[in-house]
Amino acid sequence: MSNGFTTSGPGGADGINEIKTDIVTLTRFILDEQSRVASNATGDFTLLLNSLQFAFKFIAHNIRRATLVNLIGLAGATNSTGDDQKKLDVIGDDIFINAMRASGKVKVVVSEEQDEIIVFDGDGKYCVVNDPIDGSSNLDAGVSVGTIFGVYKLQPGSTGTAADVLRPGTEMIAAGYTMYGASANLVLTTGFGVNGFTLDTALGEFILTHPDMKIPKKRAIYSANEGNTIYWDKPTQDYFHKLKYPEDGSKPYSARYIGSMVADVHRTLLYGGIFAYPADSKSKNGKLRLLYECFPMAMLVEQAGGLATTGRKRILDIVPTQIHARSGIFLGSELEVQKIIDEYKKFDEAQ
Ligand code: AHM
Ligand code: MG
Repeated sequence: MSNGFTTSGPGGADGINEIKTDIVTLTRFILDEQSRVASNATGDFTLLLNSLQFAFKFIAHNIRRATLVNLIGLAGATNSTGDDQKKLDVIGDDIFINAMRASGKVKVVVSEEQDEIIVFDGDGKYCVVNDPIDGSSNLDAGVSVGTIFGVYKLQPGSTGTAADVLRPGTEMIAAGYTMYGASANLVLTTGFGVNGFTLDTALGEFILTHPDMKIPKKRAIYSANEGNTIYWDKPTQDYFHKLKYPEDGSKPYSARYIGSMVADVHRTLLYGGIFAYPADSKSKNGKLRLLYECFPMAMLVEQAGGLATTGRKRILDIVPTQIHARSGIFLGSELEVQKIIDEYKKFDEAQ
């Protein structure tokens, strides 16, 4: 599978003339960005993002060499939500937590792999929520996985509690993911659009390769685990039925589902379409976690011009009631996501 990102290099016999000598590294980019995110810029946010990129490089390095050093296999523990933890989940989690602690800028960390919030000593001003290796069930098959993260500012006067992160996604000041595939692709928003970076392993730097990413307004692609159809409610079932049996006789949608949220969202950002993990109609709960899966992806997609909804509510407006809370989600191209919103509206008005 192509990841959609490639690094540019010399081409042709005369390649030397085509080498870019003035490239925008992530470090250079975030130094510029710092002043936009915090008007009283102290450099703290830049240092935080530097620690994040170190964690991504370190995790990418471990994933690359995983097969070589026989890391693939169960670590013998279960995580907070009862799934088997793979060795790489454990390593990814350790790398991430250590990098956040070492930054000196973080007060609170929430990880998918930890039951409780982690509060660091010191006067860090930021809270970082993350899923260190999302889609890890795919690791053995060599499918792309990724780290998803979101950043909140610590509440004024707080010493670091769950209340600092039990806030709507609209209050996140930054979010993104790094997808580990053929290369490592970091997609980042600090609330001023979305930018994509590719790790140049020789330079050891993330290079800005996809400035100001915009999601196409529409595309006839859907991405969902259709094996769950019987668990979906009627508006969701009706919606997917119409994509496959268009009422106007047009060509049906294409299905593309990797089963690794980062890879599915990455494709959706680049090509357009809709990604969905709908809620279970009985429990009314989804699989994906609000804080470190739904919110960061919703922020990215909105910043790229798309939409993210439960069908009835904007994802970023939800207030999580606990750190591992879950939600159903539909996200992607504006005109595709609007169709599921309309389906729910029609259904609710008929009740
Ligand atoms: P994980 O956090 O345990 O890796 O689970 C999240 C993953 C997502 O990456 C993906 O979208 C989803 O689970 C796939 O679930 P399913 O196998 O039910 O289709
Ligand atoms: Mg996950």
